[in-house]
Amino acid sequence: MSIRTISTQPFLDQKPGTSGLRKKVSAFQKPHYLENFVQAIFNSINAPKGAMLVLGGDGRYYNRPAIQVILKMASANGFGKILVGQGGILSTPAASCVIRKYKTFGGIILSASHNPGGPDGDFGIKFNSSNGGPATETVTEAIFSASKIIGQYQLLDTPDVELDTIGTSKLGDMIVEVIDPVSDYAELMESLFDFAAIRNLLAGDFRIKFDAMHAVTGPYAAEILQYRLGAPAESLMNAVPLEDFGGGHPDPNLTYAPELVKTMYADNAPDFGAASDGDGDRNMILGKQFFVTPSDSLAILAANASLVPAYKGGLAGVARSMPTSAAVDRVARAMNIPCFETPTGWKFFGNLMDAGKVTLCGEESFGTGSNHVREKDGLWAVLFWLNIIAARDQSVEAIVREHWAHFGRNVYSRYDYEGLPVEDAQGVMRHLQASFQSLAGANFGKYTVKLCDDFSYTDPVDGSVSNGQGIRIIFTDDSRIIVRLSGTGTEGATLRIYLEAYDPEVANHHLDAQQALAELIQVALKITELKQRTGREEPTVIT
Ligand code: VG1
Ligand code: CO
Repeated sequence: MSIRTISTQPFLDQKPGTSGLRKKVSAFQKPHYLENFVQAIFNSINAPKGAMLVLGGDGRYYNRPAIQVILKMASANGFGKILVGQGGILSTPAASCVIRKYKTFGGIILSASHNPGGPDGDFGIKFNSSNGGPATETVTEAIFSASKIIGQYQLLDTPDVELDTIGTSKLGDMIVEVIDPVSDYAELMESLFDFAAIRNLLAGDFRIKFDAMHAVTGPYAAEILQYRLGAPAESLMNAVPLEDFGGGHPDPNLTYAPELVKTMYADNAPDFGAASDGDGDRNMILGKQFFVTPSDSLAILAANASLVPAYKGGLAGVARSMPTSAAVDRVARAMNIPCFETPTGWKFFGNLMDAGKVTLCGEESFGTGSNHVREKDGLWAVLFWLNIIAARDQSVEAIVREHWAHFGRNVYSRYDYEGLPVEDAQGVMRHLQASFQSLAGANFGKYTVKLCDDFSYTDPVDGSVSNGQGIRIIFTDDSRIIVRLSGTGTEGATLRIYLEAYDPEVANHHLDAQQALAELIQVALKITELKQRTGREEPTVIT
């Protein structure tokens, strides 16, 4: 077995986005493409010789060959040990859990999350640090810089490693330990929630449906919901992970999880429905004929945290990404705890959690989590909801409506315009930036602009500054229109418009969000000049 040094030339498009480097599978299959990025990671993270890493992915197409390449490169680069999930599988929150539990130097997670998989789909890779969280912007910038000057990489010349059997083997001087991808995570969940109460709930006539969308959470849901909590087998759907997610789009929302949505809106619907995404960090929560907006979900988890064993001592604080609704801010105010507003992407929550400033955090994009790991966590949110329901003995809908009656409702919706020509999408952003002055104080029907800016964040822990994080148009009644470009897409540009209006009136709380936001939506289309500039009459996805 010898270490080979292979000459290469930089690719100039390896800039990590909101959550790592995501490209078409065909891009990663270009000779040296994956290797360059992996070497760029190793060149930037200053790992001591003999360091330990965690490695795994969501099981999508190209996961296995990529893992083999990374193992051989890690050995050649002097790492001492790699913990790899059996079959190359680790959900994103489970990878975070394993990094923390075994105090490794960090980990490499292979996933393009909710993006479609398969030979024509997407692939992705990211580095997580020793706290279990996505590398900070300082680190991802360093990786990008390293990728632009790379001239060679190291790889151990050796046959592939067997990944399907749990156990330990040697790859050069490096130890490869194939671990059960589920057990450490399941144990952590059991330590956080009242499993006895949830088991009791599921033993009665309370019925649940969990849609794993043929993605990574299947085995996790089977172990936790079915075996440890006693949910009947028919509670799980699409629970076998497939390399192409069965041709679906593993994004848990009302558009891409139609099977679950149909079940939950049928006459004899189960009491609780949930879905997770490709890599297991997102969640959608549904009640009987009822959808819980992710921003509300975060607020409700925060307001009910004392019902969960792990959080009954109180929350240090909460955090949400800027486009996420301010529903959780109201809860924080009532609980007299701090609430932080960060840019989009989980990497900004890590410092706050490490510093003990926040316990729960979330995003409008179906992501919620806590300081138990440093990633958002789909099944954790499902268990949190089940724990609350067991403790309160109320339906999902009743819990949400009571919450609104108490705190008021932050009516919320997001419009996504996917696959736009980059020039058109940037045109909208430039037009908005040029309108800041004329918009200030302007009236649109009942809405008057209080403030508009481009969101900038100063990390309260390390002082780093992130500019250009999305355009905010805030009205005098605290309604908001947010516009930003996605940093996870792989085709053209995706423009997201986020709409939020606050309504304290219980008499209005029955309204559908689209109805309640109708006027604000028209204002957004007018201000952005979206139709003129993109030719799009309708968004691709509404959540
Ligand atoms: C999207 C979401 C963001 C989330 C990110 C990663 O990013 O909006 O809230 O953190 O995906 O989630 P963007 O830049 O496309 O808006 V995941 O489940 O893809 O790791
Ligand atoms: Co994800």
